[in-house]
Amino acid sequence: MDPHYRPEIVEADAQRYWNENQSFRVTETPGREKFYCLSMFPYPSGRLHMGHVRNYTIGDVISRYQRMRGRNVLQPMGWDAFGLPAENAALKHGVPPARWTRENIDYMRAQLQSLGFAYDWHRELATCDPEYYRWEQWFFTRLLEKDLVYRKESTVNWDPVDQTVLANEQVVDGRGWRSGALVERRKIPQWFVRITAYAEELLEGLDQLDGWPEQVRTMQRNWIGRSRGVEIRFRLEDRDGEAIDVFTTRPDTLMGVTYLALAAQHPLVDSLAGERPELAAFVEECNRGSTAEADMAGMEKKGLPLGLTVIHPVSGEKIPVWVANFVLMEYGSGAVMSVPAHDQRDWEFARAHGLPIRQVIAPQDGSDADLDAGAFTDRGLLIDSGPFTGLDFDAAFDAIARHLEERDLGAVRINYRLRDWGVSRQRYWGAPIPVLRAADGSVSPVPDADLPVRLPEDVDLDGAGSPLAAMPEFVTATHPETGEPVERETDTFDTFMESSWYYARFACPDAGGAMLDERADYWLPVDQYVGGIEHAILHLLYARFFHKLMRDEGLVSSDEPFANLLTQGMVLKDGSKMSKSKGNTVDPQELIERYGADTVRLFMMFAAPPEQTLEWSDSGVEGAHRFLRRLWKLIATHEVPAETDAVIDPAGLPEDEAALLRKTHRTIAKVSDDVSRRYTFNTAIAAIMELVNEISRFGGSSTTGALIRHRAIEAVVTLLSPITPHVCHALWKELGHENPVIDQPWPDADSRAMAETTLQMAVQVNGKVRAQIQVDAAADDETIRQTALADENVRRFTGEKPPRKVIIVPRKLVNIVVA
Ligand code: ANZ
Repeated sequence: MDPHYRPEIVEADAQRYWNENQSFRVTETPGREKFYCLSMFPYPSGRLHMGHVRNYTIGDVISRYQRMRGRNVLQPMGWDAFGLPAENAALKHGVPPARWTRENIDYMRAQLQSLGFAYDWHRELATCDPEYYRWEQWFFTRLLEKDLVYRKESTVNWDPVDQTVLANEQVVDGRGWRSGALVERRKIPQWFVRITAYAEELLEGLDQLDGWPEQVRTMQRNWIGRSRGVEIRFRLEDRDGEAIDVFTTRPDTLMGVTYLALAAQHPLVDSLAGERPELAAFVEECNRGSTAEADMAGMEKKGLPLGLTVIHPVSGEKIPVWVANFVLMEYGSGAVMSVPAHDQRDWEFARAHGLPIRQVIAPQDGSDADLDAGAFTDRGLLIDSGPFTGLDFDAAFDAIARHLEERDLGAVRINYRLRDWGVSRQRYWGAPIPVLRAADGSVSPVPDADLPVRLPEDVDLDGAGSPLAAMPEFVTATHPETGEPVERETDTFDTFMESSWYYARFACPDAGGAMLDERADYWLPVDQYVGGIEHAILHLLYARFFHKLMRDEGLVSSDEPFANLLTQGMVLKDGSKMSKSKGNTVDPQELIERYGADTVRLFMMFAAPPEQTLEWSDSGVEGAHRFLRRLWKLIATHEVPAETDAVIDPAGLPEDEAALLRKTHRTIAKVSDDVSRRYTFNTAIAAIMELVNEISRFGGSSTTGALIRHRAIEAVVTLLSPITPHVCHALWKELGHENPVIDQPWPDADSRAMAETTLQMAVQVNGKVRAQIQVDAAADDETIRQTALADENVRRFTGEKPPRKVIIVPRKLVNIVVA
């Protein structure tokens, strides 16, 4: 054996073995317990960064551990290959996005391979492969048939100089990132998927996902944002039959309404703006501003009276209608009943515009609300509320809802903050949306037989809009049924579409005739999903939604895609996130070349538990490398005993041998628990390091002693093998094994060997230590007493007389007092 640890040789050798033996290729084996471990696939940006390395190492350790536990493990890898960076790179370097993307994939694949991840590469897929996106297109046409997708006008950012739609991240301080022109909002028809139809199920499903971090479930709950309230109808005065509907979660405050506020985009406002220039100007101002909710809450409350009056549904009182900048068109009905006494935004608006503030809720404890300081927003008891006076929130909610329902002026409603998912992107590098548009504007899906709609890949980008629109060979088509000329849609899908179902396609990536086949149900749900917290909301919500859509199409039978979720923490350097713009990145490639992949993997897993941030440390990497060198040397100088199969009986061993055996099994127990249940790989590694220290200190040279030492070394190599698989592959061979360590079953801790068999206790005579005795760990006090008194050294000090007193401190000390 080479006395020196040479990672470049060791790693190439191990990887060659895995490749030649197709070690990680898996097939569906009914009856065998499966384990599907998935790490979020990367965007092929060019090179791996440390966040990837951490993410993928965590997934790999879990996969390799599960394999040693006997599970049929699937760990696939692929590429989230569509998206904007490829277009930007194409503009910068003049390379078509497809070429740029595929070259990046080749480079990054080699990087992943050099890290030794146990992927089934036969299942690799890139979302820009027509064989992949064709099924997404097919699925979209199914959804269209079921009315789960629809077209609606929606606002986009328009760059008037580059004549193109900009993604939000391409708008910098209100200007186009390339042209610097002031961005305009434009309304264009876009495709939406009806995720709101699944809002309730997506919310309820969260309760069952107990393998997910609570934080992620909370974020999803808030995003879905369910509220129960009442939709109330305020009839317009002098406009027969016309009314304004509002949604409120506080119907108990109904008698305190002093005005109604409409969103600037409300149709009623729109209808009035034509004749009123100052109103039109106000609407335009609102349209320029941000639509982010957080911004809306904090900004100055602006508005105008519309000159309209509505009738209060209970009191019949006349109430003015205003347009206000804090009302969102996208929520509820785009109109609110304003109760300035009990809603802070309404209060601020009323103060700014001299509108009345009428208190109708009093604090439950009988104290007074100070309405000069702001709104009183707690629930309380109703006052000055006519027939409802004296009721509490719940009673008032029910009574008022019933009152309105009986008069056909309102109904209890559930509202969601969740909006339908806009999936159209006016971009080139994405999956074409498979629809055809006729001259009259009507749209129809591309028939199955004509799928996929291939994205032309040989294109020149000039930054001015999508090149597809300028390619007649792409745009012009004939309608499959009418034979009339039609135009192909040039919008492409939001890339979240592709990442919403890739986990399922990995189960059957070569299914030629269907989106998924029966293999999907063998592998799904994913047993362990690993990825960044930045995907806690959108990606995970869309994937859960897609899974339910696929279930309802009969493609999978489970309800949820990911049984367990682990969100790994960020990799920091000098306390801040590694990023190119901060110039504090560490290139994994350099480290792999310098120290080897195992060192990088070991450092990553040792430096912090996976969910926490990991602070980069050069000395930590050095330390990890030193440890592997030490381990190598330990085994290079170790002699494999002639007889390795003998059974070791923990009973009756000399203490030093019993101690090493004990340490070995206690380490196995701890590492098993850390790796399987707690996912605290850092403490697992610390325990293995301690065991290595004990092996180095061990001096036992009997035949059994040598065997115990050998077993301890074997335990180190097997326990460490999921984390540093290459070096363990080599060391395992050196320990005399023909089978590779990946096929070695995970060791079991022997509780008998773990138990303390003998104890060493000090014996004092009149306060001075006179001897050390060995006693059985299970010995009773009388046995300990006799052993102590029988000790030769002890007897020299006690003489023949019986002692006056013997005190036993359990497991430690025997104290003998003689006269
Ligand atoms: C009257 C009222 C009185 C309200 C009160 C609150 C407190 P959640 O819980 O998020 O569903 N609202 C309704 N539609 C709105 C829109 N399009 N833009 C801005 N605000 C809107 O919020 C529901 C509450 O948000 C509703 O209840 C409404 O104000 C407001 F003391 O109605 B409330």
